[in-house]
Amino acid sequence: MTPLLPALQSPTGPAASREAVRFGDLSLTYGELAAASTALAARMADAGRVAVWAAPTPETVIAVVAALRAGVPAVPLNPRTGERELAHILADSEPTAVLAGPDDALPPALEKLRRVTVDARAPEHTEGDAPAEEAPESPALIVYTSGTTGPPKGAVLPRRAIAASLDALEDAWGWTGDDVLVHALPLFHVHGLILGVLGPLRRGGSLRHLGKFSTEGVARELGSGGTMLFGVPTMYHRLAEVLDAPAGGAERDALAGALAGARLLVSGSAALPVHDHERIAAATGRRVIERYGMTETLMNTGIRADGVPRPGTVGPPLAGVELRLVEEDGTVLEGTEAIGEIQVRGPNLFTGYLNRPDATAAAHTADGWFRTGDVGTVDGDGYVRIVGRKATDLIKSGGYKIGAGEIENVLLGHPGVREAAVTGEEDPDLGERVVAWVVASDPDSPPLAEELADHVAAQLAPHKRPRTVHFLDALPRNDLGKIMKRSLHVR
Ligand code: MCA
Ligand code: AMP
Repeated sequence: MTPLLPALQSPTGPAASREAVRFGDLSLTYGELAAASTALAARMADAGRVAVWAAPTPETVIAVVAALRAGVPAVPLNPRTGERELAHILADSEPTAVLAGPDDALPPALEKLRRVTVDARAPEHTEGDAPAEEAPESPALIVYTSGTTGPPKGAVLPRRAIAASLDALEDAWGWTGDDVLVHALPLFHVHGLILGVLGPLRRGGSLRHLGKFSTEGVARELGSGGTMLFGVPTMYHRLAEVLDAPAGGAERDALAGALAGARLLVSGSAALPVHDHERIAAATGRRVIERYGMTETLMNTGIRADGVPRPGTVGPPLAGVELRLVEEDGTVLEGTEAIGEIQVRGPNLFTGYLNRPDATAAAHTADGWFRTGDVGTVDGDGYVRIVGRKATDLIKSGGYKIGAGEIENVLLGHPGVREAAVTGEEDPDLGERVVAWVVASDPDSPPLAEELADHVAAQLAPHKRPRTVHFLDALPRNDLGKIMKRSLHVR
């Protein structure tokens, strides 16, 4: 069986001394990562399922690679996950151990699990053979993703999907072992972990992770050998702001030069506004290209490196991916005038939601197509354009998917809140911003907006906190008592 990460199988000679990952001053070669992950894999052979404290560190890379090599499904955890969300993920995925770095302070909910410490500065070594490759259909990662209501669901991603999606990107982008990828994405989602870490490792190339996003970090790393940049639109927006600054000076020039020198600038996780596309192109002469994916499907479409970049589109389907547009009643639509739900089929798809056969069935058609919930069109040359999404209760903020329902439930758990509704509002930086509409339990002394934001951050995650809170006397409801979210706007 072909290994998922061939370059880590038994690297020798120059292949072993090539840099695999670098986080600040800490880097690991292929030889070091192979040795450290083989040793760790041996320690978790019978672990069932493991959680990985997915901080942006080399320890996370060692942990995930080791789990993949051991054939043990890994659940990457957002280190900022709040109490309620973490309790749900642990109860749902039932890991037997948590892999974390030596300095990571773990919350009480994780103290019950066996802790396996991974130390990139003093990695374990083993001369043992690499473990045998697992079957392609076996689960590799379980990635939690929000829905419109209820807690996040665990998308079970098999090795087959990861390999297929990364190889389709190799084909589209001419991605090779010579590429040096730069990014600052979180390592608990598909974008940062699968594309951003497993992508370079599958090709035998390198990753330089910034730890935390900064425009200076992007300029520094792309200006010193980086060939590709992956980011969410918020990051490209912040780059565009620097490029566009009237008195940008040396910082602006360094960034423009670094971006101009990169082989590929790729944006995804949400739509990059055409205005930001244009500002970056004007300052650098380079076009950002977009690709479109989803936790459940990995990558579906993408502009090719040798293709025609067209802002506002996400390119044609990737190799192996079938894509169609479907009407509400199930009619398959044809032609460039058609607007419908995007449905996809292919080797890039997940196997289902963990413990949720109902949700898995609801997400697929009888003939095996996955319903993305995104609404789009297809141009004459096959380029897909995303024009909206079916569910109004899903918010994309900073590239994170957030369900209005999960935030409403948490707000209702606050003693100062009698009623709550959550909406997404356009935001130039985040794409959408989480907005809460609250009826206070005591209208004469409503809770502070900041207190409600902290409450959501502590229970769910900081990126789910409302950025704006409006207090109302009552929520607008229809005759059936249903909240009319469309009527919620500032008068
Ligand atoms: C602020 N903070 C708080 C609070 N307020 N912490 C606790 N309680 C509070 N009330 C902290 C934050 O944790 C953070 O800490 C800092 O303050 C700033 O937070 P925030 O303002 O939220 O961050 P930001 O600067 O707005 O973040 C922008 C970002 C981020 C960097 C672009 O949104 C991001 O990383 N997005 C990536 C999302 C992503 O990867 N999506 C992929 C999923 P500190 O300063 O210490 O950090 S989609 C996917 O995978 C599919 C397949 C696809 O297509 O890609
Ligand atoms: P997630 O479930 O967090 O993996 O987010 C997947 C969703 O992000 C998709 O269903 C799309 O709505 C959105 N998305 C990802 N990439 C793009 C893109 N390039 N343009 C527009 N939307 C995107």
